[in-house]
Amino acid sequence: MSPALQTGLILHQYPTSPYAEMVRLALGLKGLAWARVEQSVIMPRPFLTPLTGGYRRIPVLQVGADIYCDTGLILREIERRHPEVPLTPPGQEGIAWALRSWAERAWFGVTVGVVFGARGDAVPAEFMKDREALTGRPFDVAGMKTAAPMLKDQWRANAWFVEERLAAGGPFLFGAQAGMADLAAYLNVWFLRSGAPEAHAAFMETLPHVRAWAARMDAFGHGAPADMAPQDAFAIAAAASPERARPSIAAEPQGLAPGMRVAVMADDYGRDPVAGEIVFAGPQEIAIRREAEGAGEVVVHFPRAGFWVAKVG
Ligand SMILES: N[C@@H](CCC(=O)N[C@@H](CS)C(=O)NCC(=O)O)C(=O)O
Repeated sequence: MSPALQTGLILHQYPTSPYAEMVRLALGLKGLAWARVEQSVIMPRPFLTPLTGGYRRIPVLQVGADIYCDTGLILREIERRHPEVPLTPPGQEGIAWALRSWAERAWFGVTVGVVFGARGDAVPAEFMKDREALTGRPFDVAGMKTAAPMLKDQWRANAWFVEERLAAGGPFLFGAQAGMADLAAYLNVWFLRSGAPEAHAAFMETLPHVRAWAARMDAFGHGAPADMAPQDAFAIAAAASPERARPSIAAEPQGLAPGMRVAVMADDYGRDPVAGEIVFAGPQEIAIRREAEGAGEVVVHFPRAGFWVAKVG
């Protein structure tokens, strides 16, 4: 059996996805083998959407018939299965995840504006249409171009937090060992470099510690990926059974409990609800069971931070 099949980690992604890059680098940091499924940059994704039940963002992690949505949970699950080389070494627990939230929401929103402000005119019409469906808002290239100078100020301010920290003591944000906070902050540098190389080069002139740290982050690489076709990943889900349920943690604020029917959706964009029956629920994860057309029973897992869970019928 190939090393990728031994770990069972199947990552649905595409090369230009910065969120996927965060996971690829985490796999590199941990030195793991994994199956790399290339998905389309825009919808449809006929062999993935039936597995997620409608969640449309990238990346998605699959292990057999268990489907993990959002990097906030994907990274946690990789950590749970492969704790060696931890993503939250001692001193980073908890707080590194909070920093991830800043880096992938507040700072990343700025990065997106700078990137599309720089290259908006070159963006294909079908990509814009797809992302309008994702966000529910117009893909406003003119607006992003107008805002770009102000957004660049914002980008520098956010990067400066990292610069100050690294100047005071590196080589990583929490000292000797890289972790979750580094991966999430780096997502912004990586996306700027690939999407707006001129702006990136200008910023790096004034951010020497960020520049050196970015080179250290790149050096982690992607572990050992092996390509897998979307159809083959789908067939693996169809042949597998979901993992045994973990215990739920009591004192759910909404009184959620195994067996209840719920719909789960992101609270920001790509808010397509996924319906199913709760398998287990806790402070950082909810898992719901559903029937995937053509693949039988699957369990779809979501993080709790950044996701709404509504009781249905
Ligand atoms: N909070 C999500 C954000 C993921 C996200 O926005 N991914 C982008 C690609 S980098 C996306 O899904 N874009 C729309 C698409 O690919 O369909 C996460 O952490 O996974």
